Amino acid sequence: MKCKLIGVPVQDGASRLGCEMGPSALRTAGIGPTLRELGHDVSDIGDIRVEDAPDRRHPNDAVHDLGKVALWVERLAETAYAHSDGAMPIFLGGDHVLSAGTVAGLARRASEQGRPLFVLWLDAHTDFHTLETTDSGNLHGIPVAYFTNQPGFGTYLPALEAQVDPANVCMLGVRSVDPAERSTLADLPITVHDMRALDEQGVAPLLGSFLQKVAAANGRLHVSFDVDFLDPEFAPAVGTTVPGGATFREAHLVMEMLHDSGLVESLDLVELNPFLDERGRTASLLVDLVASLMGRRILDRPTRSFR
Ligand code: EXY
Ligand code: MN
Ligand code: MN
Ligand code: MN
Repeated sequence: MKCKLIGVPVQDGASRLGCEMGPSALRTAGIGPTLRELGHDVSDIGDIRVEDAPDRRHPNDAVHDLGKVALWVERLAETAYAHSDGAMPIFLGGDHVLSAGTVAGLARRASEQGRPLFVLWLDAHTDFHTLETTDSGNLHGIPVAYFTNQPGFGTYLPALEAQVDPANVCMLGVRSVDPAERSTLADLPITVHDMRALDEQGVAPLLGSFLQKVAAANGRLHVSFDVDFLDPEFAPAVGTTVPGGATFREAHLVMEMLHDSGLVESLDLVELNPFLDERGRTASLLVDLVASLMGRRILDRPTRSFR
């Protein structure tokens, strides 16, 4: 498969510095050669950069870096749209605000193809705040509310050319939800599998039913992988760790099932903060997981199709 590595060294959505080193850490961990060894045609288009922007104030005083984030979202929506016409874009983050732009651009591409965009959100958090509800003001906590076109963004961020239907979003690994997110989500058809659901039912049935839904709708599937989906014991290099995350094998099973489905057409790898790690352990784990997503197998075995 033709893959395009796209570096997105954004950290304006986070509270602490460090995510801007994420793209180079993933390259250093060998993401390119690992995918080439699996037979993929990999090109690396380098890093997206945005110039400094005049800051924009918001009535919610906690909100920071809004002007810069608006530029990132606009640029990434253009980039995702441009690179999703046949190749598989792999966005190397950078904090999770990048997904506000990538998913917006992918939704535009999908709607032009007459296909629905589905999003698998692998995250400890629901990232479902708006500019009005966020207490921290860290805009990596807003992407899902933005690309599902929730009210509360006004004209501060680019208007969406195409939105994602909340019913087409599935979250796995959630274990930290703020009160405002909880109440908004309660009235929406977003599927949120928290860690209790994973504990009780396991990854396979939860992910399997979502993949059947994507296949039945001839959908495009975008995977947004936040490092804090994983348990901090395995993946400490992230600024928003929450204990009790997915195990190494649960994460690999997600990736192996995704590969078998043949449905994944784009990927975000976000929130890696190499400054919080030793010897690139977390970056190497991420590359290992991407190898499972892109076809590396323990044993050759018949794959389960969802089509
Ligand atoms: N919900 C909290 C906030 O809005 O500040 C924490 C958000 C963490 C966001 C990271 C990317 O997943
Ligand atoms: Mn800042
Ligand atoms: Mn996130
Ligand atoms: Mn998170």
